[in-house]
Amino acid sequence: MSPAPPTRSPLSFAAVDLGASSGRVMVGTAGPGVLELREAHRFPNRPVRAGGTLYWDVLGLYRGVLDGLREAGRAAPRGRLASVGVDSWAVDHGLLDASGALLGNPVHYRDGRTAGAAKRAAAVLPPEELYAATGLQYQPFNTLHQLVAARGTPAMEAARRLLLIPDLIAYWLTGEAGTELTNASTTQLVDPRTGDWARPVAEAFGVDLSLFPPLRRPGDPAGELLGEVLEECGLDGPVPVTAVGSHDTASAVAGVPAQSGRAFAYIATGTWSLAGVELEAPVLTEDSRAANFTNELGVDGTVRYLRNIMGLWLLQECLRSWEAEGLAPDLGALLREAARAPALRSVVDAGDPVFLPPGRMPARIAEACRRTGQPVPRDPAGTVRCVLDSLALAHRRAVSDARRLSGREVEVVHIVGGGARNELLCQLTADACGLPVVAGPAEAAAFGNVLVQARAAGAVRGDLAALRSLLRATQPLRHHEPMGDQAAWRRAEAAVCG
Ligand code: LFR
Repeated sequence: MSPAPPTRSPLSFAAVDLGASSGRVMVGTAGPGVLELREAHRFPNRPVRAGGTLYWDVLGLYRGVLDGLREAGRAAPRGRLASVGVDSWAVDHGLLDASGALLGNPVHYRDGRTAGAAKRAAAVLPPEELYAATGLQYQPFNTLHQLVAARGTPAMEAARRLLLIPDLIAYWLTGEAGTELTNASTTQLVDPRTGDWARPVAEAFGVDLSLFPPLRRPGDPAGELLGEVLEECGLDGPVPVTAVGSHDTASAVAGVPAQSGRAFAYIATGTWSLAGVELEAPVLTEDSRAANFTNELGVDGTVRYLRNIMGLWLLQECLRSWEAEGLAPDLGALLREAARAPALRSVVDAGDPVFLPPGRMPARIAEACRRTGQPVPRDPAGTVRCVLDSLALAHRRAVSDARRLSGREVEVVHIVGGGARNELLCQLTADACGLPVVAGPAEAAAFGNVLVQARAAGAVRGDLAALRSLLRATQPLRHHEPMGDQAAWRRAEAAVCG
């Protein structure tokens, strides 16, 4: 799509950004030299286990989106939203019947239904061939594995359409269906070299690609808010919806405030840490597969070459367990205590799928320490320190593997997303990587979402580098220089990797 002609004054955009633990609607105002972001509405995202299955409460989320759009309209200058963009976590989806009605709640990627699906998938296509064709990391929850697990279920039999979560929200907002490419690239059904469906893979697995509506790319028009939505949200139409990097990680990487000419790695931190580099072409080698690096598609034809690390999920789940035990932990106090606790006393493998499901996290961390012959953390602060040291160590491994496998230099590491607020995590990451860290913005996904909309509407211009320099010029960032002993991190790495 060619961008709209440039506008004279800044415009306001609503960015819907749904994360695994909360959703938000942000209002971004953008124009030449101007970029501001305000939170209009934040709401919890609480998955529900029912009948043995873990579901997303997708109508609850949509309720939050509608409330948020109403607030966004109130917060925008003159009440005008120039457009709306939607991003969320990846891989999950809703199935629609022939009338367009939702066939049940979308299943959470942490649900156990995919146990054994990878094995069944490997019997259809050897993992080496699947990686060579799709460049996607192994994760039990990849959409392909979910489809293998769901084969033959009544819902699958009745399904006439499959919409990834942000596409489902956009469909309810506009009545128009599309499949946004950055998120489609997490299904394991897209060829990252062509940015089109990997048809031979779909054929091998018997996946009917006509379930997916046509592909669209970040910046493409995605319809207009329906009359019922305008009325519900108290907005004046028309309000267009614009496709953005609808995978939250694609928007977060677009929202990395990288400096032109300075080679960078990024870590998008939140429930997950997604750590890697941005490339022009995928890396589909056997070494890359063995290192479980993924080639997801980014904004403007880029490749997000990265590894999934368990991320702040480890900490969130510890807090939930302690709360359930009636401990009422204060995160600020715990982090201060953790900063004083001895460094690298025990570390766990923050990439280990044993940490994927919810529940009993402090106990699972203790078990992992015991199994590897390390001291078991004695108290919550010790556990928090173990989690943060382990995350920093996993960040170090991912950045150095990304360098080695892609042949890219890395001079600086950008930490964006919620974890950018965690000073201890950012400093430990600088120490572990032996590289300077630039921390912020925490709302990188919403910024990436807004910038793509703003460019499509003609409010800002230029390539990704230009969008990033606008971010750099307008947003506060924190700098962390590496300190301490690299040898200690090397020893810890050897202890975790064996
Ligand atoms: C982060 C994220 C990751 C994806 C995981 C599951 O929010 O989108 O990129 O691997 O969630 O969808």
